[in-house]
This record gives sequence, C-alpha cells and structure tokens, in this order.
Amino acid sequence: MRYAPEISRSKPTCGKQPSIAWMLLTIFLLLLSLGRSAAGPTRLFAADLSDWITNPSNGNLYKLIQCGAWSACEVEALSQGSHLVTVNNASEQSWLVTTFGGGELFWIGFTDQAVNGTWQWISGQPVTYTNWASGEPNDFWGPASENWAAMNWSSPGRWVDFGPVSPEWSSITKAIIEQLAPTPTPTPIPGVSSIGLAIMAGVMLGTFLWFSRSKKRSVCD
Ligand SMILES: [Ca+2]
Ligand SMILES: [Ca+2]
Repeated sequence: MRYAPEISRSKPTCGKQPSIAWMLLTIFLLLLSLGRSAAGPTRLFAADLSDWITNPSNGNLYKLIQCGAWSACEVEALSQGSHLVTVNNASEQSWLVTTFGGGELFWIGFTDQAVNGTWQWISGQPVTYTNWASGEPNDFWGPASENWAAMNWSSPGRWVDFGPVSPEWSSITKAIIEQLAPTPTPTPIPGVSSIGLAIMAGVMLGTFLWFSRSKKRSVCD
C-alpha cells in the first residue's frame, strides 16, 4: 500500500521521456539544417581546400582554393581580401611546397598578360625571385600564347607558363592565395583631451580669481 503513490508518480515521468527525446532530436535537426544553409549555396565556389594557414616566417596567410581558371581564381582571391600568391623568395617557395604539396599544379599570381615577356605579380609587389622550370616560360603555342603561371611543373615548386591553348589549362582548377599580415594599428599617443583642457582652464581661472579676491581683501583690510 505504501508504494502505490510512488508507482502512480512514476507513470507520468515515463510518459515524458519520449517527448523530451523528440524535442532534443528536433533541436538537433534544426541546428543541423541551419548549419547547412549557412555553409553552402551562397558561396561562389564549392570547396575551400584549406583554411587560412599562417606562414611563421612572414606572418602572411595562405589558402588553397578550388576556383577554376587563373582569372576566376584571382577574382575569388579578391573576394577574400587577398591575391593569388606572390612568391617573394626561395624560403616562401619552399614553405608553399611543404604546406600545400609539390605534385599538383596550382595557379600563382604571376602573369605577363599586360606586356608579353614582362612577368609581374598581380599583387603589385616587385619581382624579387623566380623559379621557372627548365625551358620556361616559353609561350610554347606561339607568341603571347601562355601568359599565366602555375607552380609544380616537372618538379615540386617549379613554375610554368600556360594559356587557354595549353592542353593542361582546363585541368588546373586550384590556386594558392595569399593575404598579407595585417599591419599593426599604431598605439595612440596619450594626450590631453578637450574636456581635460576645459577642466584645467576652469581650475586655473578659478585659482586666479580666488587669489585676486584674497589679495584685494588683504589690501582693503
Ligand atoms: Ca608572398
Ligand atoms: Ca610554357
């Protein structure tokens, strides 16, 4: 008899368990659907193959992206606040191969589209280093036929020039993009604000008036 109330109390609890489980499942599915809608269809390109990776030697950020032709890759880089990578020196070249691999062709930001034979970085940085594969750049299919560079041709890191007429052109769909390290914002020099100046002026005026009055009083006394 003593246990009857406990048995009767336990019934509603058992009845609630499935509904709590359904509630949790519904919340989980809702969160999952929100995550999916945030991730996907609005992006211009399907997959970023890496997240931003910092090169410890210069502080710049790099990412391997899937983006198609050279120009499309630069457009995508710009949309991410960057450019196709500028390879400034052998150390950076070596880091790129170590980080992203040396066995697959990736677009880099080197082009002679503006003036054939004059290779320039799309980032506008000066040319301080080149790493062409043997015999490259060669405009293999005729004058000005290959105006855009990729790396990892013939051996890890080495550069090659390609153009739309090159058979390899459409098979290259990935690029390395580079974002320069953010320049540190200068620390503001501590100074006196206009409110501080007004307070100081008020204090000085008050002190002056107080001295004037006390001097006048002592003379009169
Ligand atoms: Ca660079
Ligand atoms: Ca070539």
